[in-house]
Amino acid sequence: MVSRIGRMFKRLPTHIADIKENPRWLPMFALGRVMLFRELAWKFKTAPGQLDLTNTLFPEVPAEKVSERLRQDGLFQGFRLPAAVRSEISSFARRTPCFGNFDRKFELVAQDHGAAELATGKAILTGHFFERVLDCEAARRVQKDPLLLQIAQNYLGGEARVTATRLWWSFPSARANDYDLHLASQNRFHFDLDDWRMIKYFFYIEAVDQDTGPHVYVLGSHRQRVLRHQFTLLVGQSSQEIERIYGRDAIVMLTGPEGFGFAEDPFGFHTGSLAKSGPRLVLEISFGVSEKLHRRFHGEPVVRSS
Ligand SMILES: O=C(O)CCC(=O)C(=O)O
Repeated sequence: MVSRIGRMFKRLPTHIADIKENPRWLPMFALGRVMLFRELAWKFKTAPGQLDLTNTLFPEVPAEKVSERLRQDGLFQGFRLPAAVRSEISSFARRTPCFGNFDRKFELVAQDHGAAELATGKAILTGHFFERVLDCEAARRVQKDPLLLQIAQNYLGGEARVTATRLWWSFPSARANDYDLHLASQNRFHFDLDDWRMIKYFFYIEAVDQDTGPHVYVLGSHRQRVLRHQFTLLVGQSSQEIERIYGRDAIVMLTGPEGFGFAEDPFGFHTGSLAKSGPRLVLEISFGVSEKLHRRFHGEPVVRSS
């Protein structure tokens, strides 16, 4: 309990920055975890537009089926990035310096990860590109894909818009402690409280197996919540608690070949996992219905520099 409270305090500067940027974030943060208010927010959903899908990168994906699966399970698997797009993002991420552990004072290129851990004596679990992701034309193309927007509008309503674009490495590390894992959202089930209605697309730029940090999702947990997972200040729950409440069968580990993608409602419990045998490179595009928060657009918490 003490460490949970300690973690909440560490997140406080991030929450204060969010509230300063947009005070309307506060009621969502306070009430958005309660199903009653959340369901109310879904009632404000407006009709989706009909977009021109001619230039989508995913012509084989049936938009209606995706929304149906999202409503039912909170998860749809079955996107695949075209090879040329995937390979351009991969080359970009290999040559461009990223920021270790969300720290802007700590830049590294992925291949130097081992040496950087040795030099600093610290676990480096993630390397985020923040706004640099937008220097990659292929990533921008995915972000602007009309089918992704159409699905988001079908599911969230006509006001759906891109609220975040993130590209990051999850690195294997033998040094990670509890705080590192929380900061990196690895092996820590949680739900996102970034908006009233949300959808996230994840694309694995390199193949991901059970040892390279797969994403894990709890089916149906976006629409069914026990009361103590609503009336709590904590967005995180232990694996044991998740398994006991939602059942082992509801927990899906998402592995897939290079370019594999899936969509999820991140109000459902989910987590990354600690990479063991090699790094994972992920592109994540989030859609929501509220004004985007500037800093959150690239998933940047307020962290103290190490
Ligand atoms: O690294 C992952 O797969 C988890 C990411 C995550 O928790 C999130 O985007 O909210």
